[in-house]
Amino acid sequence: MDSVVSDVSRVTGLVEPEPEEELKAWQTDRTRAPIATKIVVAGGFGVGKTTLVTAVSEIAPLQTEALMTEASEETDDLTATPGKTTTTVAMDFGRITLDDDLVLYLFGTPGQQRFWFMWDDLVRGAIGAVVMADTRRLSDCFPALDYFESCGLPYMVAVNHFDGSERFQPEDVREALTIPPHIPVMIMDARRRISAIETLLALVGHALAVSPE
Ligand SMILES: Nc1nc2c(ncn2[C@@H]2O[C@H](COP(=O)(O)OP(=O)(O)OP(=O)(O)O)[C@@H](O)[C@H]2O)c(=O)[nH]1
Ligand SMILES: [Mg+2]
Repeated sequence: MDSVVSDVSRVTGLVEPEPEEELKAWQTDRTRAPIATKIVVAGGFGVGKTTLVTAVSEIAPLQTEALMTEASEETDDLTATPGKTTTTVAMDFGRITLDDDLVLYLFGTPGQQRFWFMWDDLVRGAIGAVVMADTRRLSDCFPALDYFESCGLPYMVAVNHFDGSERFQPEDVREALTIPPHIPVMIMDARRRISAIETLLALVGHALAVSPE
């Protein structure tokens, strides 16, 4: 109730509003309104989608993690990520501002097959997708690759390198997954902000290059 009263007095001008945070130059420059774009982060179960969105987001990321129980032991293979205790059941959401006037809204998909029906909604309006891959279980990213190939959304492959797994060159992964030459393939670390930002920049560049004017 208190908050309603204070909101009303703010609208009617009875109480001085709190001093606002000082605006940055790019926020007041009306000739350079930020461009907002949507990017999807997809890939197989436990490949590091939530980790990537969390590493780069400048706002507290929205997460829909649910604890995994013994009931999913048969379907969710945790051999590659034994420390994983939760899984995304709807989506991850984060935001990052690049170069002052490009705002990326990141939508992480759920990895488990039983939640794939949500992908059609998640990709609507996106300019492109990052398909994350783990070289220890490359085939897990095939459904995501097929999905973006068939819907025509520009995508790239981000190989999330896990500690202790064998290192591969991007060209090796490209060959293994039969990725066409014009599609970027990068080796990255989803836990490192800089590495994740480089990946997103590569996707934006690729999406701009392949999308009609
Ligand atoms: N060593 C290492 N661990 C990672 C890396 N990325 C993610 N992890 C760990 O791997 C596990 C899986 O990460 P998540 O980000 O939850 O994976 P996800 O793709 O969102 O999983 P789902 O939503 O369940 O499909 C977590 O325990 C992370 O801490 C990485 O680059 N290196
Ligand atoms: Mg997740």
